[in-house]
Amino acid sequence: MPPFTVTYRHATPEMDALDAERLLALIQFCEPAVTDLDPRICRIPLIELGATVTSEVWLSPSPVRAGTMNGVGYAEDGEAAFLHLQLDEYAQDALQPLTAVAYRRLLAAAHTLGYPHILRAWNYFPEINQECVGLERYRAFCAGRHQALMAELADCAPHLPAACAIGTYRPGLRISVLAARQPGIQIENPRQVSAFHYPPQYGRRSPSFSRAVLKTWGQRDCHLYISGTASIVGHASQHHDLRTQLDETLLNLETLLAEAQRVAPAPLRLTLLKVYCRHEFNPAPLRASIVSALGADADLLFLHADICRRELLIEIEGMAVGGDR
Ligand code: 3EB
Repeated sequence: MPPFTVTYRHATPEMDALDAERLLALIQFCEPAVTDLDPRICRIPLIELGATVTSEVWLSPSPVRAGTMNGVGYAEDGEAAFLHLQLDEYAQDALQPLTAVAYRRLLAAAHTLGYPHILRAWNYFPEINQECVGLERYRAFCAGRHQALMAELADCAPHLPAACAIGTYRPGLRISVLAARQPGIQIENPRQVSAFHYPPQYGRRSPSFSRAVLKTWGQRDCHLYISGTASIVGHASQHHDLRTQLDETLLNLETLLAEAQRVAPAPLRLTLLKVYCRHEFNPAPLRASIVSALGADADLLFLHADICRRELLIEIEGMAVGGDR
């Protein structure tokens, strides 16, 4: 069985125009609805740059089962599961315990459903660079995530998911994960210190994520889930302007892809890239640079968002695919 596919649709699809039986996740970047009736719909409060309205559609080759468990929305197809959770911040300084609770609930639901391996996580919450009681909120988030993941995974580092942590414009901690029955393979970037080994100047608890995770599905097919990648060399942020940060980021992406290619069972091609921009840039020139560095295969989505280090202006995450699909 081939794995699920992820594509961008640059138009708002009606639920009934989608193959609802096989829909694993529908991710939209817009004002969240008060209630989402379908647990597979995930709305992230970020503004898309450019004139398009894009939806991210995860489609399974087989019928999915969807539901909610202890506040966690999920869908699974026998091979992979998408799970997501939104928690209200009951106090501005409670992000750390709230994050730990969120991860514990996601891990517990994934376990119960039979998908104990978290391959990829998306973390969204507001005011990511704001200080709260002397601690930047991103660092509070990192401490909570570390607490939950380290408790769960004894020799945690090799099994950390690929991830991104992004600032939104609306209250609420939103975390989604991709989970599987079998683990993926950790891929690190030789140009960068692994985030889980960052020195303490970036926070008392290092960020618990892998640069990328390679997952084989069946005999030949594989996915590479690429974490948010930015203008960081070693552990230090580089450059002060957008263009040079973009070039450094693209070099990091190419390096990561080459590193993954050494262990991938088939040639990898980038299929999707999500570009988070701190300021409202015109995406057209950025798109041209990205296409000329990485090729025109990948579909691009540009979002106006805060990035977890104040000095970073751009961050790119995405997915590459190997095999027939
Ligand atoms: C970095 O490389 C930039 O904390 O989950 C990128 C991807 C970043 C994921 C996370 C943070 C995270 O450190 C920031």
